[in-house]
Amino acid sequence: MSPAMANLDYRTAGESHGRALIVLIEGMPAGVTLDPDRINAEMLRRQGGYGRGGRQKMEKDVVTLLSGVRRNVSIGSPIAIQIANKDFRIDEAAPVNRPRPGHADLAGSLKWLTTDCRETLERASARETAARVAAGATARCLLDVFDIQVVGFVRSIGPVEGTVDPQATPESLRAARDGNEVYCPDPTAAQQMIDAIKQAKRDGDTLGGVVEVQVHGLCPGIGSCMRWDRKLDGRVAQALMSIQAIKGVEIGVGFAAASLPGSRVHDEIDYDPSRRESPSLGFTRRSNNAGGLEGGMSNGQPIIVRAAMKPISTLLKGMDSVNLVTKKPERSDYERSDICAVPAAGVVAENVVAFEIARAFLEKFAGDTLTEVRAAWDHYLTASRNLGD
Ligand code: EPS
Repeated sequence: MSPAMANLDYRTAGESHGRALIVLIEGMPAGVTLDPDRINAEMLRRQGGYGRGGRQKMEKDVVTLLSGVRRNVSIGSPIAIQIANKDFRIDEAAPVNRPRPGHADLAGSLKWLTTDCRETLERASARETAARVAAGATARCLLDVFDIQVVGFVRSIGPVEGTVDPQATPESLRAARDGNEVYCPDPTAAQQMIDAIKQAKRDGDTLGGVVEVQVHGLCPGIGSCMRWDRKLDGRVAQALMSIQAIKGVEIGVGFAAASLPGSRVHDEIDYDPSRRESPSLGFTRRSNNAGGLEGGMSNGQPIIVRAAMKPISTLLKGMDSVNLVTKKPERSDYERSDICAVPAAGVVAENVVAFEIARAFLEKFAGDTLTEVRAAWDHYLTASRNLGD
């Protein structure tokens, strides 16, 4: 990588009740249309989902592109995005001295030498995921050009698991997912999930679940087996694990592969010349247990990843804890929170995965402009399609 050309990368800043959330994206080639409506549609979805708390009624998460664009087209300079907070009361907000088990409260207070957990929770809060969705949705404006589709949805909430047709297209998944308030493509399970969230609310409790992200249309060879930190599976897993409250990630059949013999796990290979123009370049598979990733590289099959979210750690009924000032036992503090944020986590997961795909895509097809990226992509597809001819 030449030092003159930045990798696609992003950072976020901002506290939950600070003035604003900020994203700084670098490395976007010039010439990509960055449609604020496209980005705001993802922001709106993240704010939704059955089980959310009062904050989402207060905020309207809308992005302002402060730099990096001219007439909604990228010009190669750093892209700064702002999402203003309506509820910015960080200076007035009451201290939190009774750490919530499961939250960053205790570890952060010990780390930053404070008895006020607010110093940590303001940044640890999942409100930061609004900034990450803005970054991912921006990166998707590039993926759209190459018809790479990323779709995220809810697989399970608490004990309720939805069934998803393994042959479903991204369009049909999206349509079914958007048909209910828990973003689950299975409408029967969706209603049961809503009932489970209602019950958790009555109990003063919270619920977790599993979200899935699929990437369709990606060509083989994105990511690399040559360096451990370039492996796409590792990078996608890190992006997902870093989402607040995520405790597990699996790719393809994931943990289930450990108990099966190799002959029932690996996806046998065929060649179908009529599929040469598809993302698989004609190398079809009889199954997709690998979830589209082999050797840390995309293999032309859809990428399938799942992430497990623990229940939100702010419980109305509290949990046993210790007051950091008195060191005496007390119930944990309650802050306004969500009962279940799994639907929102599906949106966050979709967008963080999209960013990693775009980052790896631009490593292979690097260019200062979209014109050069497209030329590199065209050249590679022609060469790999013609392999052995
Ligand atoms: C969130 C905003 C937060 C929480 C939630 C996510 O707002 P507030 O704390 O003002 O109600 O609703 O954050 C957490 C679950 C957490 O543990 O911090 C958001 O915008 O997503």
